[in-house]
Amino acid sequence: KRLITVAAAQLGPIQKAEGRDVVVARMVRLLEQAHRKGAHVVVFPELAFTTFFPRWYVEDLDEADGWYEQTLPSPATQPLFDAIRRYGLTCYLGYAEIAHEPDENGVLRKRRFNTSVVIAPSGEIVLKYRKIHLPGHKEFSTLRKVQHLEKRYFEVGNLGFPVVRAPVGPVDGVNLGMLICNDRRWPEAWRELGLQQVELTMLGYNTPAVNQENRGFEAHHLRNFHSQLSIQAGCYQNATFGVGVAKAGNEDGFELMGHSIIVNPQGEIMAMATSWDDELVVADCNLAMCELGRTTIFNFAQHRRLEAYQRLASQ
Ligand code: CDT
Repeated sequence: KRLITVAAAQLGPIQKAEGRDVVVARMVRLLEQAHRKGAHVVVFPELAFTTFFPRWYVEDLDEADGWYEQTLPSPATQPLFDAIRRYGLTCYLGYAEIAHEPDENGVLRKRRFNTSVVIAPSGEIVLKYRKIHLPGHKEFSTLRKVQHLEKRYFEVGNLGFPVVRAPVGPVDGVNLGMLICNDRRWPEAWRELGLQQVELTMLGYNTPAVNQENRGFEAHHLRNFHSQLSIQAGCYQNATFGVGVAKAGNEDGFELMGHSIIVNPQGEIMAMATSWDDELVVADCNLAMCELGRTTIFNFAQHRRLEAYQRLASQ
């Protein structure tokens, strides 16, 4: 039997003035809880170590380096890796990455990405993803009450949508894939993973509870509806389990949505967080469930019609 226990480790708010040590200690407590509840894999939010800093404008990006990780682990984040090893967990972790690497012209540069990794029970990083769908804007907007400067702080990810087959708990090989926040709203992102037979899609998010650009058409309760609609559809249409995990609550006066969920390949919600704080929810996932969609209605080899999809890759 291919059975794994999956945990969504929702984080409550992290204030701008709070240091990594406080957050890392909270995350270690969630890993302890996950271990006690028999979880094999734990999913943390996007940009898990800091406040959602793209709401704060800085003129010179070098002044924002404190919000990024230059190495992983670092002395400040090592306790998290120690706990992962201690409890034998697989872990999804979102963070802001500074990488010194060549750009598309081969010039070595300091580059910034909104990144997630899969950490194996050994503490080794076995997969890295850099967010592709960056929402928001690049320059300070006088029209908004709160900024969403992801296009300023990050470059578009350059690693595609990778999937790795890795051991999880008692199961030898599970196909693991990652998305980050806004990616969940894009069917192309899910399909990229589905085409690699992903079985567990992990994603973290920081989603403001109010859409600054709603123009009177997006009532506040639809924020969560759209998030869950996207995750449930992505899971069903690609025959994968999914875990969507929030950083939730009030950060320096600005609210982030909660409602972290674990979803099965039928698109049903199996477990959901009910607070806006640190909270762990778990679900037992029978990976055999992925087979149904994959071999029937969503048997891609049999039923997809590439010849009719020309626009998808060309515009
Ligand atoms: N972090 C992130 O990607 N948040 C976006 C908010 C979009 S509003 C500019 C999301 O899609 O949830």
